[in-house]
Formats: sequence, structure tokens, C-alpha cells
Amino acid sequence: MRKNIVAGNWKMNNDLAETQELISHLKLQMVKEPTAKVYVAPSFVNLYNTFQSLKGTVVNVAAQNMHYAENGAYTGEVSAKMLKSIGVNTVILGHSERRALFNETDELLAKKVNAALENDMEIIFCFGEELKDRKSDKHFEVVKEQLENGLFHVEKDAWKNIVLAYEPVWAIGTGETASPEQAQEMHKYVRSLVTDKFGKDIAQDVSILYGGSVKPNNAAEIFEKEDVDGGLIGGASLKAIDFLNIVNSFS
Ligand code: G2H
Repeated sequence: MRKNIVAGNWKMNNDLAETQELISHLKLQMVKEPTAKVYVAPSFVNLYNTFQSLKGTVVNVAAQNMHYAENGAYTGEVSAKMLKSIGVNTVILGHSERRALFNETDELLAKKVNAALENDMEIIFCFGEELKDRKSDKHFEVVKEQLENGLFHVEKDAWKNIVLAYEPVWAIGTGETASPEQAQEMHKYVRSLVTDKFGKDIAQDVSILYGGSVKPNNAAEIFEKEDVDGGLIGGASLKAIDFLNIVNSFS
């Protein structure tokens, strides 16, 4: 049975004091047994203190990115080894902002995927089409290509460490959400791609999250769709009450 997952992607938000405040609200208000596995992904600066503060709670901590090399002359970058050394075992890879603003290609992402798996890390792998792709009816094609080029080279065994996150770029931070039907349609398609390449068992077990303007008032109708197993939440994860409402949106 695949897991329900809700992950808060804090992006480049929250300084130290704001991070500590958000964590203290999360700790106070989080239920003991949420119906989803919960993650938060702070900036690198706040990863260690967030991990330490949330130790022993149900909230897991993920990094928003990492480099593929183990160490070396890569100014400004952070490796899997560094993340693991502070206890962080999960990384978000391929977020559309990394793809669009930092020129991350499928080929680069394939290297990052390999590095994460070599270090036995869990990956939340993001993909999704831009508005022009959807308008020209190329959204399935684009998503297929992103998955085939960035992720589908992995061994079957790697899938126990992989979570997928469909994030249509046109719905990110725009207030515009894909309809539950649009999300379901794409998630079902993605599961069929995983079935074709890796078999039914793996496809049925992999959690596929939806991301893009998920809010407390639309989470439930999206999460109730058969192939939607939770969400990657940006803006609404910055307020504990909103995030927790989303975490509790599973029926
Ligand atoms: C998509 C999402 C979180 P938001 O980027 O990854 O952000 O919920 O603000 O659209």
C-alpha cells in the first residue's frame, strides 16, 4: 500500500527566527498520528536546526536540492554526504524553479538522482509541464520525457526510495490550481508509465504527489483522487495552521 505524503517546501523563505517560530507552531499543533507522512524542506541554512528541533516528532526533514558530487570545488553547493551527516536523508530534486531559474536539465538531474541513490537517500522527484506545453497539448509528452531522461534509468530496487511529485508549472505560486480531474489524469498517466517500464507492483506502490497552489480549501478534493497520494506544498506550508489543515485533508 502506498503512503499518503504531505511535504512543505519552504523555498527561500524563513530566516532563523521565523523558522524557529514556524517549527514551534508545528510542534504544538501537529496531531500525534497524522493520516499522511509529513516532511518540511527548509533552506540549507536552517536544515540542521530544523532537523534537531523536529527530532522525535512525526515531521521529517528534507533538503530542497543537492549537488551530485560528494565533495570538491563546487562553490555554494551541498552534497549528499553533508546532508546525511546532519541526519537529513531526503532530498527534493527537479523542482521547476531549479529547472527554470538554475538551468537544471534532465541530464543533470539524472546525475543527482544517482548520487542520492548511491547515498541511500530518499528522493522527491518533481516534474511538470509549462503553460505553453499544456496549451499545445504536449503536457503528456513533456512529462514523459522528463521522467524518461531524468529518472527512469534507475534500477527497480531504487523505487523504494522514490516519491514522485507532479507540479504543473502554470499552477505554481500563481493561485491557479490544476483541477482535481487534471491532476488525476496526469497522475494516472504517470503511474501507467511506471507500470510499463518497471511493472505493476512498483507503480502501485509509488506515491505521486500533486504540487501547485494547494491550499487548505482545495487539498481534500485533490487528495481524494485515486492516483493522488498527497501534495508538495509551497506558499501554504509557511503558515502552520494552513499546513496542518492540508496534512489533515485525507478522508
Ligand atoms: C510548487 C509548490 C511547492 P506553491 O512549487 O513546491 O508551491 O504551493 O506555492 O504553488
